[in-house]
Amino acid sequence: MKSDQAEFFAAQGYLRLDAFHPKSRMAAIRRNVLDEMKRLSARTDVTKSLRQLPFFQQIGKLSALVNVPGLHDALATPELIEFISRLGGQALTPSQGTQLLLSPPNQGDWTLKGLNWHVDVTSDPLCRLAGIQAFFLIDDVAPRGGATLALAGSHRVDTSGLGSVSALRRLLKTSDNLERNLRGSGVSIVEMSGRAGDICLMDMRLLHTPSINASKQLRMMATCRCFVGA
Ligand SMILES: O=C(O)CCC(=O)C(=O)O
Repeated sequence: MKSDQAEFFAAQGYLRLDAFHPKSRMAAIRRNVLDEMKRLSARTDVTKSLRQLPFFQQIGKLSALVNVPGLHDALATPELIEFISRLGGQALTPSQGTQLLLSPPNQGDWTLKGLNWHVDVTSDPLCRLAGIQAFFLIDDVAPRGGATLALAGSHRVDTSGLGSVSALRRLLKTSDNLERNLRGSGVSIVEMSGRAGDICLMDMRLLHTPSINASKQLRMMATCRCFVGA
């Protein structure tokens, strides 16, 4: 790991690792996902039943229906876990395996309004790192193609121009022009779109959200959470 990668991660709370996994490994997983999708649609009209749910629930429902054996071992490799531990400056251990993040195509118009911004860890009074979450791109994901969004810098929002986490959460809920309102605050939106094999590592204190897949392609990502002292 290069020292500028560690510095960037500490400041921004995320780090992109382009082409970390070979394309051939991702292609095998992609084939498995598509076979599973075929199997599902032979039994029921999955798309129709998903359409009745809010867009972020569609992701949870679809991802739970698809099973890819060996997913965790193929993606959360010892090499990656070692990298994550070096980035976090201590041993981090994967918990709960690796889950698929699948979004159906054509979920609607892409927007930053009404999203489900959240963090998955409770806040630490000493503001220490609790974990690092890896987001894997199994297939290419285009901008506005449903990739996870993260708020870079939101792990140290108290020192930003926004004042407090509650002010930031209010802004995320109410803003009509989020990108403009965040300008100059030290906090910015990162869309984890990219190429098959890329990984985005995220400090779990960062606010993040599912986003709408406005593209014609199934969004194929997966995620694994690694915790300090797990
Ligand atoms: O579906 C997504 O991209 C969001 C995933 C997410 O929020 C999470 O894994 O904590």
